[in-house]
Amino acid sequence: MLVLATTEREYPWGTLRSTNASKVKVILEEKGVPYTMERLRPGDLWKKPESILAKHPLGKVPYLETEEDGVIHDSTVINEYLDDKYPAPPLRPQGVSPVARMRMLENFGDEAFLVGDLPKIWMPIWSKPEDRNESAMEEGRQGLRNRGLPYIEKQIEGREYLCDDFSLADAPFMAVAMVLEVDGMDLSQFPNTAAYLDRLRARDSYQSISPKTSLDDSAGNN
Ligand SMILES: N[C@@H](CCC(=O)N[C@@H](CS)C(=O)NCC(=O)O)C(=O)O
Repeated sequence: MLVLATTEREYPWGTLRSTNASKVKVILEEKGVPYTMERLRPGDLWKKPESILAKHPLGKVPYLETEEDGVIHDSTVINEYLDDKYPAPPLRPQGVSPVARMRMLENFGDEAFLVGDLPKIWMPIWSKPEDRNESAMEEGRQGLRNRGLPYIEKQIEGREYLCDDFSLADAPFMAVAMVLEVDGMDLSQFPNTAAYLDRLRARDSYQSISPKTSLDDSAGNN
């Protein structure tokens, strides 16, 4: 059985999850592969105990423990591994150029959103509302308006998903959909992207990372 190491936490305002691990959780769900979750304490990502460093040399999540191939780390690498190992349904387009486009968009999702501006919104949400730095959160939203959102708005125009069919390129945007659902950021300037994020939220796999899904009801509990 695959084991996905992540941080997921129940808070009065919803279930909060690691964005990078959420990318992997939705792909496990899309593939229908059985897995269980190992929920680490969020504080351990900063303390970096030996037990975690032994699995991931940077002490980050996610990492995936497999029976056949040992530990695989980094969400992008894990998702490509899952698509190689469990080919149905395929989550990469056919052909060298479409795969390059998929990887560019996936990487853009990681760099502009998950590493770039989204943590400025997401990290404060792990604290109580009164302890949040609202101006830092607004800086994150403004960063998204300036860089990530205009590019995705163009890329998604006329398409249902970034590579037409749902693919690995959409995985980081599942996490974006999750964070912006909690934050409630106004996306009226970016109507194509707003509709795209709603389409992602309507997929069955989104239930596994939805802030409305309690930890008790979360996939990967068995
Ligand atoms: N490139 C890595 C990034 C992983 C990452 O930064 N994960 C965050 C949680 S969402 C983390 O572990 N942060 C702690 C740290 O940066 O040391 C991936 O895609 O898996």
